[in-house]
Amino acid sequence: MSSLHLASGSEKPADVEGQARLYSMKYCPFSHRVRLVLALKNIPHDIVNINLQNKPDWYLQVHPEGKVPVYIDADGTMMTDSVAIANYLDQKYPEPPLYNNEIKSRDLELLDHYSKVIGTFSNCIHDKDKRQFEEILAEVMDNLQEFEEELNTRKTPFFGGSNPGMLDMLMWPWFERAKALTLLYKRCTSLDKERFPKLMEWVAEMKDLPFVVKNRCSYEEFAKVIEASRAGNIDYDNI
Ligand SMILES: N[C@@H](CCC(=O)N[C@@H](CS)C(=O)NCC(=O)O)C(=O)O
Repeated sequence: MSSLHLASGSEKPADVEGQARLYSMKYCPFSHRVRLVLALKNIPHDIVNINLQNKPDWYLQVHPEGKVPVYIDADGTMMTDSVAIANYLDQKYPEPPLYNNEIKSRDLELLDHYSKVIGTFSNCIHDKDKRQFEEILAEVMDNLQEFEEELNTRKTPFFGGSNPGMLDMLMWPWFERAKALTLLYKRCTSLDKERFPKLMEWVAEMKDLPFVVKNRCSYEEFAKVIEASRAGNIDYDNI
């Protein structure tokens, strides 16, 4: 799928004429969102992976904040931020469409609410949330309740309908990583099947979609990355 993670001292890979480029990191959930959209829509691109713990100097000229993802289109248009990139790609490559106009505003509201789940996950990864894990998990489950109810109301397998839409894409990376927390905290993080039957069906549908499989990492790998990140020494290419 992608190249080795380039670090300080590396040369910037030459641009390929007429080719879009994604600057990424294999385990970054925000880059993962963009890779899902690129794969679903079959958009030609190359990937340059960045070692985020030891960034190449040249990368700060690409993006002064040094974050990934960054998408540079073939015409030089540069986009940062996973949601902005995904929306840009959906407009430029409308097939398959990722929004349904009738429910788009609700999708955007749900996406905004999902940022609470992302924030909690990020705090856990970086060991910044000092509460008991049970309390953290209970909060995440409460935040997911509205997503269960939404699927129940929509009566479709995906938030996007009979096929995955933008909200499905933008939520998925954290579901793929969730079980890594089971390993790290040695506590079960699974959804309760009585409380979240629709979300569990959604996970079962999502995980086997070809564009999801193409971009999949195991939760064991994610757990190793999180541990290495906490220790400040991720060997990105040998997890
Ligand atoms: N809001 C941004 C967040 C991107 C982000 O935080 N990326 C992390 C990697 S997962 C990053 O680049 N971290 C490196 C840094 O902050 O120096 C998005 O949606 O793209």
